[in-house]
Amino acid sequence: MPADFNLTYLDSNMQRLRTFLDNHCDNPDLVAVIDGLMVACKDIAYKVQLGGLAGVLGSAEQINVQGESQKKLDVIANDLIKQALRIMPQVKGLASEEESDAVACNPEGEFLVLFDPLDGSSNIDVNVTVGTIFSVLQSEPGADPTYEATYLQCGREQVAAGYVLYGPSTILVLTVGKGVYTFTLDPRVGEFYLQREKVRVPATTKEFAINMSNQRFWLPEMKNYVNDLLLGEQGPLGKRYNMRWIASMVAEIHRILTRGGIFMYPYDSREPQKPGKLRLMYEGNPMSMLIEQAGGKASTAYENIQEVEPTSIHQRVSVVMGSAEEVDNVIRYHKK
Ligand code: P6P
Repeated sequence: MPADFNLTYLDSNMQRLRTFLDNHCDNPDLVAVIDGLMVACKDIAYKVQLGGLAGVLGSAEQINVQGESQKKLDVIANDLIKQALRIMPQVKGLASEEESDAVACNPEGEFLVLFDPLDGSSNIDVNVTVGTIFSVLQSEPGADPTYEATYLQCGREQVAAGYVLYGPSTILVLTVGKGVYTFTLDPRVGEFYLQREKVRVPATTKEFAINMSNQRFWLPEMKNYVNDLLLGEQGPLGKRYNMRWIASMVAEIHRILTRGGIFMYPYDSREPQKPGKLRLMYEGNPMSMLIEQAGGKASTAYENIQEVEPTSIHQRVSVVMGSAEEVDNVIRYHKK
């Protein structure tokens, strides 16, 4: 252990999340929403860390609106976030992957919070990283928070986006439109501390993430692109790539924000009526805002994800995001 490694005391000038938000974010009501949301996320982190000891693993024995079987922690995380948001006067309404309809909170509120309470939860029983993804929109004055239309704003309208990663460390990654910042939770004191400022995604990469088992169901353009990735130096892309697939978008995007890469969940013909697996409003849009704020790109392969006009809260979208030059390669293959 390096001599200066000191577990006992925090460096006194480490910046707590609330201090950062007060200095960085122009809207104190948005600060309150983010700070309050983190109360729920710290509780989720605690329950994820306890796992089996808290009896929170395994199936909840129920199916959600997505038609997916819910894990106990999906339900617990959803309930914790709902409880936190509903008591905030700044929050007018919420929409969740685990809620079939939008939930009205406080009529005087300004903000709408859309979230995936526990992304990657199929991994929770095998102790692999999961996370909470959130997107914050502003509500038109007088807009009814029980109406789906109130939430159907394109990604460009987001005023904040982020995720909390429940991994070896619990890390908040956040943007309020002025760059991407990361904060690590010190569980000893229950505080998030600023770690990285103005995160940048490298423009190029040799690492791609896609579920190869769906290859036969992709469009020809995606098949051609991935085939060329696999040709390595001998192929038209001219370099040897490596592959990762964690089956937890939040973990894949964190890797890309940390060292670059490209993450893809493209359209596939397994369920032709669905344009993709991932959800636009609380996965595609918030992750796209983070990636673009860090200098990367986020596309459906045909258009910028944050320009997709939403038609329903739970609509799905094809996702290609990460290092800008690699996303450009995918777009080029889809123009041919
Ligand atoms: P597959 C998790 O269920 C998720 O929504 C994303 O976090 C992840 O990238 C993807 O689905 C994994 O999908 O088909 O590999 O299980």
